[in-house]
Amino acid sequence: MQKILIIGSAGQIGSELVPVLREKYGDENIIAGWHNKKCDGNTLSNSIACNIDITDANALESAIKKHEINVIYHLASMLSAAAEKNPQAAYSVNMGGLFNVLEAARKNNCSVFFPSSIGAFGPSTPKDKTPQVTIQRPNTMYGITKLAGELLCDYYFQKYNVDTRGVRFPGLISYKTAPGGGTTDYAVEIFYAAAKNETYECFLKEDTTLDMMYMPDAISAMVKLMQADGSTLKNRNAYNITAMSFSPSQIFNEIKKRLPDFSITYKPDLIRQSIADSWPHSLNDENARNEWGWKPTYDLPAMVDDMIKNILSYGT
Ligand code: AKB
Repeated sequence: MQKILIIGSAGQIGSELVPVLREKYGDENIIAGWHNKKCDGNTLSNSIACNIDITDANALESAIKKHEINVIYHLASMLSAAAEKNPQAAYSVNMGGLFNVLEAARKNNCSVFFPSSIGAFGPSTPKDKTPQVTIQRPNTMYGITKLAGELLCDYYFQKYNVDTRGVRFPGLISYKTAPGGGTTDYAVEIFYAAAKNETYECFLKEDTTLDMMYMPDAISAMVKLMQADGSTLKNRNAYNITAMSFSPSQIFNEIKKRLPDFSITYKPDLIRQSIADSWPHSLNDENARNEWGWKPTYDLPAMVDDMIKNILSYGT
């Protein structure tokens, strides 16, 4: 039986992953780890919760022992723009936290899911249909910690046989829990402005094209990869996955088709625009498709339909 610890349960991904895993494996087998952001959302109510600071290796290991954990989804991380504002803290949380997780996994025989990102690529990476294996020279602290994280997970698999797996997430769009400190956050904020009938001031240029994914597809990717037969996985720790690729003006036009009074202005922010300019426009995800059957469900119009329906009914 799997006993699963989700580190970062109250975050944008964790808050949607926890209910799915509880449904799948039973409430008693899911431990919702949280820190800083309090674990009190509706989606996490009734979960077995555990306050874990991932920079505290001893606390992490005792939680793993106490709850007899054998699978860890390690979702706690500082996102790209926040990391660029405080690179020292980002190194400690993103790199130190992952190292503690991998060490605890090695000692306690756990498998690990680690989310990398399109941020693991850099300005010299081919921009379009970026291959699975290609030049990776990220120039942000976030990207450096994600790339080093991919390699560290490979190392723990090769040297210690820790079953590490991961994907490179594009920007994730969801309505249940807001992201924070990311470069792709505009693609979530824009819906809240549209629903309130406010003009949205976008912090990226109108033609900045990036890969994106709707949260239900991101959750299904994690679960599917963790369930896959390990012997079929060749790129275990950093599968390119994508669902759609668009610019601010393209998502704006799609929203405007449904909410015709919506308007937008563009005021590019120095840090986030330069991060976005260093990332690919679109990924080639054929390895994930071939090795473990990855296939997204939502394209841009389907995602926009669902976001608007839910944000309008959830309230703004
Ligand atoms: C960010 O914008 O930092 C994240 C990411 C693409 O990894 N959403």
